[in-house]
Amino acid sequence: MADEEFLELNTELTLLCSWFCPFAQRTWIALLEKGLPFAYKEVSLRNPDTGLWYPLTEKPKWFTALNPLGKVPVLAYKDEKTQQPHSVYESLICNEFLEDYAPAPGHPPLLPPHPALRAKARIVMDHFNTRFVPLFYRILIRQDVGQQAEVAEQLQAECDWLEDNADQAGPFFMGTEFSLVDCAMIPWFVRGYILKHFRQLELPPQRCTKLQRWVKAALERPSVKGTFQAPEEGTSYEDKLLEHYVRYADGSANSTSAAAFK
Ligand SMILES: N[C@@H](CCC(=O)N[C@@H](CS)C(=O)NCC(=O)O)C(=O)O
Repeated sequence: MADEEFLELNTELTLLCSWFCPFAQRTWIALLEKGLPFAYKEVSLRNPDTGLWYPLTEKPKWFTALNPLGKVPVLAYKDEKTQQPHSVYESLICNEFLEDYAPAPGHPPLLPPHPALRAKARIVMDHFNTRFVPLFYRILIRQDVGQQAEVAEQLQAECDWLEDNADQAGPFFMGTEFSLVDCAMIPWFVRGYILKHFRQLELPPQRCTKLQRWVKAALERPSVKGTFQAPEEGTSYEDKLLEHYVRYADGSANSTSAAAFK
């Protein structure tokens, strides 16, 4: 992994990220929405020579000290008053942390004010995380065509669930305001063309008209577009992402997601 011995923390937030990671993208989008100053630090999770993911034991100590799971995203900073270092990990928790960290005027709230709607937002995020996300990886990882067709149906059923739960008027999932729900889900729809390329699956299906409108609006959001950054100048973000998913699609990825969602 990266060979630095130590990461100097600032009172400003540092986002530890990998450019291709949809989980980290959730937090990157939330940071851009909040308009908070932050430092971006790319963490290399894969051995450039073999293409294999580093096992936890080979990740640098400074990184596993900040996140014992050895995953991105991580938000890290030093408290201004106490100089105490803090790190926050797990993308949905990072995003809730940002909501608590920057509730001040000038930073748009990313959850609705009504407690029941805040609860609904959390129900949708949890549902998406535990049901849709594993299926997204599974349809790539499974090599048997019959099994892929089964997972395709399950993914479409998940889209129907989302369609039923999306705001009637939109354009965002919870209504007129962009929210943590949009941050949590849009990275997987940014990657929709990847499922189309490898598995000929169109998501969301045409019948999900609210979701179609939502994807279109969310992909136009400057915070979302701001995260479309290719790893090297002069390369295309879409092409590089597609390349990244080849290892999922041919069943050779050894990431924790590949192991967890197969
Ligand atoms: N549940 C975690 C998942 C994060 C995750 O899996 N990140 C991947 C990159 S996309 C990672 O860091 N993987 C490290 C590994 O597999 O060793 C979250 O929501 O933050």
